[in-house]
Amino acid sequence: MVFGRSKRARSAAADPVTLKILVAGGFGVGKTTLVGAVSEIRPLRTEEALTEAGRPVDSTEGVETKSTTTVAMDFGRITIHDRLVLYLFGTPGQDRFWFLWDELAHGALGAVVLADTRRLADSFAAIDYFERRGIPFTVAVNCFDGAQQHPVETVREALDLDGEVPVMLCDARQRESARDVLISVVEHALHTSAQAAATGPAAEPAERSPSTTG
Ligand SMILES: Nc1nc2c(ncn2[C@@H]2O[C@H](COP(=O)(O)OP(=O)(O)OP(=O)(O)O)[C@@H](O)[C@H]2O)c(=O)[nH]1
Ligand SMILES: [Mg+2]
Repeated sequence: MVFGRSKRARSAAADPVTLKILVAGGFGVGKTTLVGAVSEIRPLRTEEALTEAGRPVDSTEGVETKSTTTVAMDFGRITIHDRLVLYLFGTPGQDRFWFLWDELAHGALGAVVLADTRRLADSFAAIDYFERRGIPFTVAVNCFDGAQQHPVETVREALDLDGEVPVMLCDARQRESARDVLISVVEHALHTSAQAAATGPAAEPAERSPSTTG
């Protein structure tokens, strides 16, 4: 007798694992840039012009040359290897779009919190959001030209991060650099869930409206 997998079983075995990763952080920190740099498909973007009318509500401090902003989400895809594909969802950076975050975060394995050391406090809301929901994240400092470089340990201290949260430097414009950040998120998230499985069920993280965290 010949044993073999049915066509259906074979195709299921060949399907790669797909994971959802969020790319988050403050305004103008490079989220859309990072998704665009790594995506192997033409990224979906929802950019709109920053207007005079939005000036009172849209903080452009430190990124005065920026002319557009994400108003819904970025979407991209990257194949890490033939068994692992990541779907990337970039969040909007303006506070007025906080209401979209719960939808975007639904089902996410983990997140990148992009940070700009010139405006580090802008990262707090995203960090707080993921900590409260127990979503593992990596902090990636986007090294903008001309910005002073700080050691990752200084950034960790300034952001008051737990020891296990990965902190790394990156250039959101460079595919390899952005890919390394995403791999760090996947590794960290898998490690965190393995630890949680080993230690038993943890207390449910408190669900709070993101607007009350930022
Ligand atoms: N020099 C430099 N410029 C960058 C880098 N990343 C992004 N930029 C530029 O910074 C600007 C902001 O980038 P975006 O990717 O739109 O930032 P964002 O975080 O998506 O912005 P919002 O969606 O509006 O919050 C763009 O003009 C980019 O070209 C970087 O690593 N270095
Ligand atoms: Mg954007």
